[in-house]
Amino acid sequence: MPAAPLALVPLPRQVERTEGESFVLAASTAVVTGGSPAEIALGVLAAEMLTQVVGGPVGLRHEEVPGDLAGDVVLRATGGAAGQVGPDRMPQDEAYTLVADERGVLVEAAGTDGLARGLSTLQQLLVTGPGQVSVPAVRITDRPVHGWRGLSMDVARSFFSPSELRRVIELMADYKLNVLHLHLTDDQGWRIEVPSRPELTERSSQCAGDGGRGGFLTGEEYRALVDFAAARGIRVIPELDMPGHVNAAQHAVPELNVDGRPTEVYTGMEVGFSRLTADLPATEPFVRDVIGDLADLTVGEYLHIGGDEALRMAKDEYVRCVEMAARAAREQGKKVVGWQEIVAAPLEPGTVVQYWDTRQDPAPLVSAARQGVRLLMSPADRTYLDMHYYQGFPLGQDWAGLVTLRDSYDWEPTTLMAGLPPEAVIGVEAAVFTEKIHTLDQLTRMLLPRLAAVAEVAWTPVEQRDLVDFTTRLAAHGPAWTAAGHTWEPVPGVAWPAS
Ligand code: TNX
Repeated sequence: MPAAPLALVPLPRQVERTEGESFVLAASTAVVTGGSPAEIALGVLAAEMLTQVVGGPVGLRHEEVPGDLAGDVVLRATGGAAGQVGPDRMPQDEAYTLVADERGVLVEAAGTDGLARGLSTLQQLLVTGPGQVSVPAVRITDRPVHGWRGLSMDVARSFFSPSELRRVIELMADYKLNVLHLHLTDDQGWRIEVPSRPELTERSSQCAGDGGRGGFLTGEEYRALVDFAAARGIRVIPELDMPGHVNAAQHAVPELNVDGRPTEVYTGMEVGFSRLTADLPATEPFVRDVIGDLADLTVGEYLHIGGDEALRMAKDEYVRCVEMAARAAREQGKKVVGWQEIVAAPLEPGTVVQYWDTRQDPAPLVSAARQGVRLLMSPADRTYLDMHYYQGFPLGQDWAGLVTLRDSYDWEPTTLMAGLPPEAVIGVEAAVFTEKIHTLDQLTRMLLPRLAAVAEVAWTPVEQRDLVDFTTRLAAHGPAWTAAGHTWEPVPGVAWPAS
């Protein structure tokens, strides 16, 4: 009998259907991990996931060195990358192998990040049949192309709560994404508690863009979110957007304004009107305070300092502001990420520049990359998942055009710009801005299915990617999203099973 096709997204490097029989999960099946806290934490996630699918309790055991298969799901860390989380890890840190046959399932990786990726694969391999759950006999060897596979989430135009953000993190983990970039501040609201400047959230957190929700994350909520993500091999990178997109700060901190008076709350959709003023005495202390406090909250090596669309600023003042923010971040031991406009400033090698505006000539980015900055690829016409799927779509916007499933799938980050050294590409990030996306249902409807497409672009070598093959594998994910309670968009071109 021909084996049923596997619906794995992103497509692994090597998938071999082996001779053995499927593994049928039994009442005695347990998850077995090594004894470190990180391995046990991942084991708990694995056991919870399997419990859900099986509909009965799946236990958890830990052993010094998880041994041979005896009807269990074994997660074995072989050492070398334990506890490694973050975009600077190498793709081999997330490499894993997964072997399944009638004796059980063995997932092996250097550390828990790779095991987490293997666990996402295992979840997609589970076959729920009449009265039983099984895993087909396979041998999978897998690793990502890019070490940074992100989602940028705007919580400033419309706030999303910690429990909603946890749902987003779970979805990211399903598709092996590893960076959640939180756009925490903008003209419409300030969403993160800053101990040195409590007025920011006191005065500017309850407002939002039209139709959006206000709110903010306390430091404690933020740290808990970072931990929740880390347990799934996902790093949170916070963004404080400046020197443009700062109306919420100017509303809360009057000294940031030339006339010393607070600006009005802003709920519209215009961009580029607000700005810091480099020479005001309050500006540099503000920048240092907010970046210092964010650095304290940040376990990862990167801080995003924004830098986009400061449209009412002369270039030299813009450059001074970017340098001010970059210096403040570096003094806290952080590496800098910024939107593509920051290439106007002299940048340290290793700075990450996020490409987004496909309307601009990319030549300055290419020359910055030749001088040592690294590019994070978020071309709006491919990866901005707040763009409409089709004309007249009720959610999101269309300034970068329509973004169909094919658009978000059919591109290659390393050859997007002529003359770009491929090794300058640090990775790929999808983005979702929330001027016209206000609830979790609306959000997931924009993400699904396109987030899966961007995830495969970031994970799978271009030679292995094929749109028809992708849509065939993707079809089975629709019912899984429905079962998980996610709203999604049944775009044309995919044979979604009737449900
Ligand atoms: C451009 S992305 C922006 C955002 C908007 C977004 C809407 C970027 C660096 N700037 O301010 O929210 O378009 O798609």
